Amino acid sequence: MQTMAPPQPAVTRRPHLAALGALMGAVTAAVAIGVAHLVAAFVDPETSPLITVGQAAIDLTPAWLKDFAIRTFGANDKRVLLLGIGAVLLVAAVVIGAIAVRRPDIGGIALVTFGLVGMIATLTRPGAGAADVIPTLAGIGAGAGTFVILRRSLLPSGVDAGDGDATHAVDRGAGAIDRRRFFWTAAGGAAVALVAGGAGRIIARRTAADESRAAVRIPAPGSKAVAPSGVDLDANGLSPFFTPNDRFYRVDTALLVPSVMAEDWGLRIHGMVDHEITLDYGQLLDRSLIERDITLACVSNPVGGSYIGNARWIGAPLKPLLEEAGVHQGADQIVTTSVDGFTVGTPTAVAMDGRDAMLAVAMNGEPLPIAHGFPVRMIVPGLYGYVSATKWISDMELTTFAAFDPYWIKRGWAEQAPIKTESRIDTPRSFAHVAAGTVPIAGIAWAQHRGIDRVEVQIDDGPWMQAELSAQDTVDTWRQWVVRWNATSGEHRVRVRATDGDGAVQTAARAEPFPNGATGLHEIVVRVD
Ligand SMILES: Nc1nc2c(c(=O)[nH]1)N[C@H]1C(S)=C(S)[C@@H](COP(=O)(O)O)O[C@H]1N2
Ligand SMILES: [Mo]
Repeated sequence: MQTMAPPQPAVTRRPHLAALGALMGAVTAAVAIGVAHLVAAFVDPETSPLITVGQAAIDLTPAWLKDFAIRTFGANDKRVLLLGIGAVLLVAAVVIGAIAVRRPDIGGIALVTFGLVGMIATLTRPGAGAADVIPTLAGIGAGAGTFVILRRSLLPSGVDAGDGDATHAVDRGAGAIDRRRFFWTAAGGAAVALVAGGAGRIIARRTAADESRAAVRIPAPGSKAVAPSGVDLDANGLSPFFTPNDRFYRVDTALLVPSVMAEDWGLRIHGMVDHEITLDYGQLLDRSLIERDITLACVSNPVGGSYIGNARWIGAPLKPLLEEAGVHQGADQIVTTSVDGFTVGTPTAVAMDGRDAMLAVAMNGEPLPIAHGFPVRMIVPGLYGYVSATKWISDMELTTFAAFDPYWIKRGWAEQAPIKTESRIDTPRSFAHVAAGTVPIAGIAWAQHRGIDRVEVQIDDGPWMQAELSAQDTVDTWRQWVVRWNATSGEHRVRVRATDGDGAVQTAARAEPFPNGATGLHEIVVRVD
């Protein structure tokens, strides 16, 4: 008589158990993050641990890495950072889950550790209060619950979770693990994470600042900007003279755009002054406002890069405010702070030398967009943004350069950062194929507060050809230029250089953006067929 092989026990062997544990870890982390995000949407979107940890990562990022991130990922740098944090968290959760399936104590310790990291990152944000850790605590609680439920669903049938021997039973793989039950439980957890996280995002997006901005009415400026006709050559592929708000570059350290209501806005001017001044939004709008066209540029803009834009701003001029405050002799630095703790240091002498430094409230005919600093930001023509253009401004202190290093200065960027003379070819695009004959080469040139006097273009090693310039609006704006090139077939190198209002020719010497702005000539290659 033939002996029947004993039925294979449906035992999940050790390696499989580790794999199930890895899945358990990933789902646990996802639920923790998702729930924290959802709770944060109600407390304050900026208290989500994903955001506060990301924000801490940004603030701890060395200058070279920030520079690299901006150059490599451009406007997506923050998305890349969040994805990176998510990836690190996922790997950690998978590894810890694989271990914690047998060692729940390790799982517990990991949850508490992540919770502490989240709470420290949250509590060290400027203006943080004890209640801000609620989302992190909720996330950890949800994660712990998920972990317990998932792990229980891994227990072989017949073994009670309350059983002191449960861990041991899982370890031995005694009895059958109902993998189907486990997978369904895990899928349920993943669904909770997705729904909670998604709902959190949607709720957080509708901010109070949007409604406040919609209700704002900017008074007509007492002094209007008037651009001469011919500031815009309107050529195909050329940057328009005014950069539309939705296409204006954005650079800041804020992972979540600060949400400030105009009704709540206030500015205190203090420090080395005779009289402290405090202003609310209504008082700022009641001052005599100016309207000016000013080109803003980022020090991180590489040669040929896109971190520059031109807009028509309305704001209250800074100089009379500082005169009312009575700036002390020797107060050579104006330190401005935004609601999220970012700091900027502007030379007092520059802000008061008669240029149109202002507290801006409008950009291209609308209240400042939220991402560009609503309700109030600073604008100082001629200086890179990191030393002049504080968005979501909330404090202004007159002090000295010796006494305080602002955000980017602490990270090695230059204290003094006037905008360098630069030029860019917008069209044709590099490596474009064009037909032989007349080809317009066009772009922009800028040297804010000195103005642009001349732009020249060179093809291969040929002579420098003078470009036609658009009408100059003011010395604080960029100028467009165009050259009609008689293109002959073959591959050609095209370069551009500008001369500023002081007669200084743009340097060809290459320099990186760090520490005070890139230099070098923008050069493209075109193929003429
Ligand atoms: N609050 C705050 N303001 C800020 C920054 C920032 O990180 N936070 N970045 C500055 C930098 S580096 C630049 S180039 C300009 C960019 O302004 P934009 O985003 O409106 O183009 O804002 C400046 N103001
Ligand atoms: Mo910048």
